[in-house]
Amino acid sequence: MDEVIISKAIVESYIKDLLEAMELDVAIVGAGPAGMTAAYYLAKEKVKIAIFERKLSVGGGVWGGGMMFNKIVVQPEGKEILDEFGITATEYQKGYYVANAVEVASTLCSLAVKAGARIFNLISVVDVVIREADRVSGLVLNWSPVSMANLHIDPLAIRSKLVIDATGHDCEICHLVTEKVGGKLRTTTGKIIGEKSMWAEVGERQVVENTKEVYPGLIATGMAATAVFGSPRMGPIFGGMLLSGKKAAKLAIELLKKG
Ligand code: 48F
Repeated sequence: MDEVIISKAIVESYIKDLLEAMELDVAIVGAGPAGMTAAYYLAKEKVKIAIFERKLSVGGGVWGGGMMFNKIVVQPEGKEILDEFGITATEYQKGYYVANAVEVASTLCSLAVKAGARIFNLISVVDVVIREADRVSGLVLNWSPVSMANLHIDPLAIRSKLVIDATGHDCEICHLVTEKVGGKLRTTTGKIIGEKSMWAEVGERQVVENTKEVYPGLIATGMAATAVFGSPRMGPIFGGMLLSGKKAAKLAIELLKKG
């Protein structure tokens, strides 16, 4: 085996993928449960997508379950998605199903990738590109270690017809739109309202209701949708993340069709 051939294989195939990802139908920021579920449903419909994930590992907040007990709970609607994904969920008591957080994270990732999603880990989205009548039409990327090492290195940009903010509690892309661009979100105040204290029942319902186009070209999903619209957090029940990711994919497909 030749080390240089190995190195060329890695660099050439990575660059090919990255070049392909520079013109997307949908760019997803964050490879947590909501982002990966959206990616799976979009890739399955042959939509050209990529996920950009800041961390080395994908899965976001799934791995640790509740307080590091690596189990998650879903309700019957969430269980339907786990069933579709072939993830084991056992009934704890009527209406409550328990799944292994590690199986959920790894299976979601595997399904999304096998459906055709490209996942770029170790890349942070640091800005948005705004064009044509205040519409998000791209993302600005940099290697995550650049900010960790506080290096002064300029980023690169990609173009995308739609962006999905799946960055979790911090709703980072929506923050960029309000803070850097002065954009008005489709909330009651035009701003990010901020996540409220834990209430599983309401949080799970509202995270799906709040999965919307929050700004032209920008859809919020998962905890980002919760934070933007000011709903309660729900804790380690994850059906809402899956259902929100699925709804984000459906909405993106509808918006792409409208053009
Ligand atoms: O936090 P995360 O898992 O978001 P989610 O899909 O799910 C939330 C649940 O995990 C949990 C919960 C449910 O009960 O409360 O918290 O809504 O995944 C978000 C991912 O986005 C990445 C981050 O590293 C994480 O993996 N991320 C955040 N900001 C950026 C980013 C950014 N600017 N660029 C790239 N990735």
